[in-house]
Amino acid sequence: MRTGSITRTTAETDIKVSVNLDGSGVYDVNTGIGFLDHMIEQLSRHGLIDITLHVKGDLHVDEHHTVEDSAIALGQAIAQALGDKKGITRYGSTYAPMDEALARVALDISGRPILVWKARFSQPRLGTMDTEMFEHWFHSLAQAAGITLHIECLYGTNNHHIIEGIYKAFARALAQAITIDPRKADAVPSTKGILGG
Ligand SMILES: [Mn+2]
Repeated sequence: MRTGSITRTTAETDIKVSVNLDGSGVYDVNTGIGFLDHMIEQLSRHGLIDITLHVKGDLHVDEHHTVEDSAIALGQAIAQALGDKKGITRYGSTYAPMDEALARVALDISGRPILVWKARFSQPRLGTMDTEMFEHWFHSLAQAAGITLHIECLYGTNNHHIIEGIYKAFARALAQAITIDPRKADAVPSTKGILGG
């Protein structure tokens, strides 16, 4: 089992996270932001990654630190679980429809983090969460996990559907990319022999 566990404490947040990349989609998520919990639960369920994530953040300030730091810690746990990345498929891409919205995610667990984000929202918030923070969440996760991450909402009108489609597409693309390919189980999937920059 490929597992990772991170404890991260700053003046702004106190986080405990553990992941099992070879899980079955079991989750226990409490960030203090209900909508973000709902999205991270999608990542677990549809990515078949077990995620335990507990965050005590400075929500009396606003949700920024909690959103950002939860993504950093989760990304670090994923990177730790991937280890030297031996045998992984490395690439993943998925289209996910969510009713009238269609999301596309393509990613490469490259060690060269970048986020390309092409999604817009017509509402400033979903639940209590500022919709502008979703881009920042994925940016922070990509940085921490070392993922080249391209996210696009091709069309859609309902803001809940747009972001939920994006999380589901990300979950499925990540599930593909972390899958061990038995034909190269002992090899790092790069002609450089290393995935890290
Ligand atoms: Mn939903």
